[in-house]
Amino acid sequence: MSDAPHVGSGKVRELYALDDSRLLLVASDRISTFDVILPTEIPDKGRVLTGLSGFWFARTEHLVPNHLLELRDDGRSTECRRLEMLPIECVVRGYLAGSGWKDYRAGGEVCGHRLPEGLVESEQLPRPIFTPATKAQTGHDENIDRTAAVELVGEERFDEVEATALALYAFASDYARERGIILADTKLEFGLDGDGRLVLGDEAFTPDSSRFWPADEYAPGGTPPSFDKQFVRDYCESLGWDKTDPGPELPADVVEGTRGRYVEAFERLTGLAFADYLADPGVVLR
Ligand code: Q0Z
Repeated sequence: MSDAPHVGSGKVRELYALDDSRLLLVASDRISTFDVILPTEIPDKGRVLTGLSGFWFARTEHLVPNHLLELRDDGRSTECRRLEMLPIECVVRGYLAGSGWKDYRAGGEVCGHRLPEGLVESEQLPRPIFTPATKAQTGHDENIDRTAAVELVGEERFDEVEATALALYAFASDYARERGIILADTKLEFGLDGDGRLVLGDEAFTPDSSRFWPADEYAPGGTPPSFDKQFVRDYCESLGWDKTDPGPELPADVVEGTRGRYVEAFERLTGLAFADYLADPGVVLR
């Protein structure tokens, strides 16, 4: 595995220090549902997410530089530039789902964006909105308005991050939509390099950082199926599990069906055979 010092854990990823200027980000095959990590892994899930992030980093360099230095041959590990991360989650929403829908229902707005009356759950917004959130150490991120975000990063940087995040979302969501996938929303993380330049970090437009919906099953007024996790959710609902840790083991057919959905998302978006990625992960960058 890695003998570099471990410097961070996400729910399904690990971060190691390679040296003063480089980190190694390793995506596991763990899967979460209803905020609980399940005991059963989805083979190659970490490789799909790492390959997709690499693909998007390579295709959005014209919009903003990113932290990617190299994809390792294991297909799940990314060498990246160490950045000074901004203390906000940069969420863009094109559709009204999750906490955006909850906030809208409670008060007609999301992060200070006043929205038209009468929108239904999962409806497309008149235009995508930038809805930053705090980075919670434990529990859920909290949506914040422009004023609160400006207090954390400054006005100039806020305006730059908002414009960049909206441009990235417009590019990726248009690209995905042409391939039958709706990117309902996405969470981006930015950092600053040693010269104070804005750099896209973390992961980008993966099913773990974005809501992926199959376009041919989308309908407003309800919760569209998740492109990747719907089999897992349906199975967990069928058990009557109370959604507290520990979660249930998954049967082989749910594992295989879910793996197939991750691989399908990869192949539709990249236009590559997943086997070609496994043989040479660098193929997503070319
Ligand atoms: C990303 C995270 C993960 C745990 C820090 N290029 C970067 N420079 C500095 N810091 C980060 C990055 Cl990506 C950074 N995270 C999120 C990822 C495990 C936490 F894989 N935290």
